Amino acid sequence: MTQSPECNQRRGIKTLEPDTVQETSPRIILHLDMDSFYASVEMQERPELKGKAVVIGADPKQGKGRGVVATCSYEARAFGIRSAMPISQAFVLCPHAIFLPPDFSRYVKVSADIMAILKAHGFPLQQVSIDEAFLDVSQLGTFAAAANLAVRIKDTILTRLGLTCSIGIAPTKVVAKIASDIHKPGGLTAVEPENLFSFLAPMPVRKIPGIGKKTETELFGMGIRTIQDLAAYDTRLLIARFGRSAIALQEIAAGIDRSEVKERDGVKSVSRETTFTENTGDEQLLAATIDALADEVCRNLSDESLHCRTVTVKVRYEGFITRTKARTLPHFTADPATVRTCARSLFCDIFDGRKIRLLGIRLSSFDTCDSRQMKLEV
Ligand code: DCP
Ligand code: MG
Repeated sequence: MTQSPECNQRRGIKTLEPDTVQETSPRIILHLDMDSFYASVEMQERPELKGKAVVIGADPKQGKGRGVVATCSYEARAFGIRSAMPISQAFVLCPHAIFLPPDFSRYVKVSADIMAILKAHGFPLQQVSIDEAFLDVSQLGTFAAAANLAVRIKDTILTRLGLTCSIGIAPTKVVAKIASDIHKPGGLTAVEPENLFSFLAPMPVRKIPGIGKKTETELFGMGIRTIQDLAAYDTRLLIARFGRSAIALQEIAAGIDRSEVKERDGVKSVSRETTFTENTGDEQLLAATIDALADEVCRNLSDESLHCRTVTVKVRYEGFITRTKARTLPHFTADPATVRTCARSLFCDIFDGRKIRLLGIRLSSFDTCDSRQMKLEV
């Protein structure tokens, strides 16, 4: 005899209503990242650059230039050149490379074309930086179908835009991202659920997005070198060293990552301002306030997985006269020290000695990130 759920509940028997049945099929997440993006866009537009060592970034000025490498072609990487390296060092490594300044507006347009190609497939899309995005393709049902889609996407991007990309497919965002990176350029790597741990286990901890040089060194000091080492480590000792974020980190090492592919609503700026209880001209207090505001907006930035290029400082003097000054940095950043330095310098430019009622900082011109975010290190 079938019992009604109410009746079973009274008897302490749990029944599963059809609409409460747990979905157990694994998610299928696709992560796409363009290969040597800025350099590839330049090479596509100027075919004479193809096959050459091309470096995008600051002017090397025959080795005396300041600033850094934004990116470089894979031919230039063969000389040891990397993103974020001082341009003077890149010049020493490969003086005959072709050094070009970045053309951001061009890259932003190409990025929009890439995202439109991805969006056309109708799956939830999360753009995470100028050249990378996640798609949740779980509805396709199988990894084979997802791999077919990946091949089609790669073909479309190559045919329409003349650019190559690398794609990772996995049951989680983190693993899809790691997978897209391991066979660059032009890679396509699928990690099915049953291979998740064997895929992650032997990798160096640095492969986990969010683990930078500093955290890596500390983990090495604790004898943790591989993702398997991290997964097996005593959780209490990890928390004692890194705080609560160690729990999420260890979950990732164990292949657990519940984060979803979220479509963004397009944050345009983040800002913080503070009004003094009494108008002040105390330079020490003003400098400390700038630092605190900078740290706060950077925290907001990292919460949103964003990098910014433009810092704006707002000063309201007594009498409500307001002045603002903005500076666009040569590269994207989420680094509090960089924002503090820039904000202090902007403040010096507009501070005229009068008493101040309000101070504010706004960050804008975003490039989303996530891999480069050093969550444990901020
Ligand atoms: N970028 C930058 N400064 C950095 C890193 C990156 O300005 N420190 C810019 C230039 C890159 C673009 O962002 O072309 C995308 O960053 P990626 O990390 O995806 O690097 P690439 O696409 O250049 O190379 P890869 O093939 O390794 O993805
Ligand atoms: Mg890339």
